[in-house]
Amino acid sequence: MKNLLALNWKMNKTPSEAVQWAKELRAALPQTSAELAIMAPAIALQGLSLELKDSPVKLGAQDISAHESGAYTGEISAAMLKDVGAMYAVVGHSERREYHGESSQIVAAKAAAAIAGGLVPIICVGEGLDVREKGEQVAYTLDQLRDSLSQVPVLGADQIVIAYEPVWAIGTGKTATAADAGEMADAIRGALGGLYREYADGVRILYGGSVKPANIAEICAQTNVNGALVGGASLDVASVVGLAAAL
Ligand code: G2H
Repeated sequence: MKNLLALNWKMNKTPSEAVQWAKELRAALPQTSAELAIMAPAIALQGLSLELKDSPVKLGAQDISAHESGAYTGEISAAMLKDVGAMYAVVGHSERREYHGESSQIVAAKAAAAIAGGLVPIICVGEGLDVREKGEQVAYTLDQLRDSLSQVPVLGADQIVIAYEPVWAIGTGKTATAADAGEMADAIRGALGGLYREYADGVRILYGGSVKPANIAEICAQTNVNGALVGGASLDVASVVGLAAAL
């Protein structure tokens, strides 16, 4: 299965900075076996889509509304994101869960809305430091996974992507070891098997949390890790070139 290198820009880059960045990336992009996708601020997607229209680089949003349309001020629907060229939508990132009060039930509704609208949700799960210190990370993360998938009717392996992001490793410079990432990815694969038997082996499982050019190859070499969701190291073209070249 092809690795997915998903760049999560978070709340960085104006639309014009994003287009300039994409121009620079096009000029520098190395051969890579991975699929590359930019999770950009929604307002930058249209410009990126025009700039990248003949390139293999895909686009995604960092969040999505659980609703189809209507009186939901400030929300952005799957249809709107698809119309500006998005293929993916991150849902349930720990920053959304923590700062915007998103429960796994909300995440499940958002993932279902993404699929209904023809997008692929990248569903994020992962434990905090307190849970890891108690050694309860596998049970916690799998509970979160099952709850976040509770409204998601998967009809094919390529309809969802799972991202394991231990909260203690996000933006902190602390990376889970490749073995930690691999162990959790194995557990997630097992849980997917219980939910979607015939598709589980084909679902891509990403690792996220302080991934950089120097550690991505070892992390993605783990049996059930099929790519990375990268934040800080996704902002700079040279760093993205290094990430892509390492896969
Ligand atoms: C985790 C990750 C991207 P960073 O949030 O989703 O960010 O690579 O900066 O830890």
